Amino acid sequence: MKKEYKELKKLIEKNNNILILTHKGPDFDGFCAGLILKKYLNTIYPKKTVSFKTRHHPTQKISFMHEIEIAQTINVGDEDLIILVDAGTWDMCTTKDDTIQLTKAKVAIVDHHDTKNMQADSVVNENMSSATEQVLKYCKEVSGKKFEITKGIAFLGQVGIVYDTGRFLYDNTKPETYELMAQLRRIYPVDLENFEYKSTKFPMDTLLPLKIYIQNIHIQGDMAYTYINREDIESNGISKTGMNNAQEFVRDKVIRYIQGIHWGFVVKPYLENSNEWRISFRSTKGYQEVAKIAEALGGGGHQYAAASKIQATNGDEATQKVLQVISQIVGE
Ligand SMILES: [Mn+2]
Repeated sequence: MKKEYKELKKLIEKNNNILILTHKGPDFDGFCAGLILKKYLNTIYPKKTVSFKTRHHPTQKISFMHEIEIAQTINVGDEDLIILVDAGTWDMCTTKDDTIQLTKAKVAIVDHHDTKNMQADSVVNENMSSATEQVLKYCKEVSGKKFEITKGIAFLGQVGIVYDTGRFLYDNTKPETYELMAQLRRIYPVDLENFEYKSTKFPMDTLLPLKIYIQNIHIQGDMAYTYINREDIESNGISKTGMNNAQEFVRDKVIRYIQGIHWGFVVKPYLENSNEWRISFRSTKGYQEVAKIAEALGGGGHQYAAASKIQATNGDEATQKVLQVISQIVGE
């Protein structure tokens, strides 16, 4: 067994009150990895207390979702071990109201991001397709047949992997990923087309912020960027979900799809903090390693998909700050 696996196993065995957390705005990989880990711990260590806290419900039904504990703020409790899944830093998981990052409990990380994970008592990150694949690999290797992949777990496994590999399109898809997928589908084949269709639908109030984002697209060489200003949000009464969905849409389906454009970024305001902006970078493979830019701004992520926070008084200033860092790094 790998050294990292042994370390995590020891930590789990030694502690009795385990809290699982994932990144803010959890995606299906975060939800599925967290739920599989919770089911695994409940099965193998039935005497331990295990909870999985997030701030949101999944946007679609997934197995065991009723076991997620919804918490607006995540504070220090009586847990003695915290396991972060699909995240490698406190910053990815906490807001300014949380206190959990001050914990005296042991902290373990099960992640798959390229960006360096923070110092922790145990880190399991083999750069897999998804945190879901990493969690499943750990469970299978450590517990073998004692850990039964039920229909429910097979469902979560497929959803997490499909979501984070972009339906097996990304480079992070390895032969092992397909092998695991084959195994999961023999147990229970999820209707993936239907799941994907439902999870791609967006609420109607996405349309107005999407229109603003598209109007604000600027093109610089082979890069495109866009932003939305606080005034636009306030004067149009744009909802948080509408804005988030529009940002995701323009980030994932517009920016890199304009002919001649291969990469870019999208600026979004944090509604809770008037001087904070989130910058999301995306690039077509082989064009621009956006993780470097995000890291220079204090963020991180994957080689071609990364994000960071920035302090600025308005969207324009935030954009200018990003452009400055880009010109230093890319030299344009
Ligand atoms: Mn992930």
